[in-house]
Amino acid sequence: MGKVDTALVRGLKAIVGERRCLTAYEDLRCYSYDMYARGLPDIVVLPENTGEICRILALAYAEEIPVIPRGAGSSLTGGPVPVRGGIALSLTRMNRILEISSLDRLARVEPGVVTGEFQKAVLRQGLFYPPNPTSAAFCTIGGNVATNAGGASGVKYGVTRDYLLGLKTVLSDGRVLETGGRCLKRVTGYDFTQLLCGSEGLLGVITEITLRLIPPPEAVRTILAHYPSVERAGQAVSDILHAGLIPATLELMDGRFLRAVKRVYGLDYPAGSEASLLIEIDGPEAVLSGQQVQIEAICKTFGALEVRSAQTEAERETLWQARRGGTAALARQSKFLLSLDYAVPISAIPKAVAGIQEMANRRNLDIVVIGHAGDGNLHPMFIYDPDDPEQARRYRDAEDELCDLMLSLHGTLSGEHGIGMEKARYLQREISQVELDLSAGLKRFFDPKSILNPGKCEPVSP
Ligand code: LAC
Ligand code: ZN
Repeated sequence: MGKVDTALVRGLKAIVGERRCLTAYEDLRCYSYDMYARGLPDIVVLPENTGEICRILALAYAEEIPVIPRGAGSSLTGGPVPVRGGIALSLTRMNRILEISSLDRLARVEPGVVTGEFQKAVLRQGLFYPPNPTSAAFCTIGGNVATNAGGASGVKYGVTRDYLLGLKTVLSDGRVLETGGRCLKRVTGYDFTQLLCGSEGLLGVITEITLRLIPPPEAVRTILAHYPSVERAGQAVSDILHAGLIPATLELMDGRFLRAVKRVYGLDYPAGSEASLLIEIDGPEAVLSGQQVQIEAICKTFGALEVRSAQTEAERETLWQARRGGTAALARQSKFLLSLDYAVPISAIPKAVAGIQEMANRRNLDIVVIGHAGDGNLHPMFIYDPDDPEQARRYRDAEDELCDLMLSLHGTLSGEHGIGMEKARYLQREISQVELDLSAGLKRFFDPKSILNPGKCEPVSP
């Protein structure tokens, strides 16, 4: 690997100008972290268009300097953290919505567009972008594509990948790769668009994204059900899904999470509530009432302490605020919060949830469970002090055990957050040697000098 020396800094300044190259320590710190880890870059560069990124990468390629693409830094795995120095390539200034086409039902955006702002912009045009990561208020579409982000609407609407039509990507040597485009169907050639989705900045820098849009649902109903145990809530989830209903949202929150939320958001819930389900159905008004009655009945079958629906938009917003803001509320009260994101087949949800709780009790650990239960994507959240070696070891052992449990249930290590640094050491447990070999070959092919986001998603021997 080369070094970021004065000649390289001069070269980068010649491309983007003095003001969009940052080298002061306090600036570097601002681009050094995500929700999981820290690592200082040597320089931060803020390009404004694809042409600049081509020139930055051509220079980095020639000098063999690491380049770490970065959106809002809301990742939970260390994905955008510069662990080997180099250039932090901040894409936040590339935040234009280039086009929203009602006729073709698609949008073209730059990677730095904030997901929640994009959702609102398309709604104003009478269209709907369903992927809904919990971090929508601050995460970026580029980061969503890099991790194939999911969120609360996955159960009915799928994830980022399902709306991705095309990409413009700058390769490690500065060449531009344009893949996919405006067609809803396309089978010409290999599907590089889908390969790049979820590639976590290891194969190229995404600079333009074409996304499919759909018409918005006519109406939405929101239901909140409280339970005396997580198991019962898990059983209700299974029953709702087995009844053939597909809610737009089916979120699970455990008692610990509810209590944190209550303190911060003043959310009211019945005494003895150890789990709640936040359920939304959407579609034509005419079918929602019947579905709501059916869901409420199922919720009650499993001994719900209370089932209530949001009567007003304000009530709905409160329920969502609690779900969206709860993790941050917990994180503020803790030294460190590790949010995992296993996914299991939906039939295994009750077993997975019970397994997490049993393990937390047996090992006497502080673990909160929330999740997008409708699609089997669970977030056990470990709350501990990572600077205490004894605690760090105990939680690491617990993660080890959970990883094996989820895989034994035919689950996956990551449903939506990605691998980054956090899960690299477990890759070999889920992915076969054949697939790992092909992945290493792909990486060499796209990035022969290994300058793109080095130190991530690299399998580590057990
Ligand atoms: C959530 C994040 C942790 O769903 O994925 O809150
Ligand atoms: Zn999530």
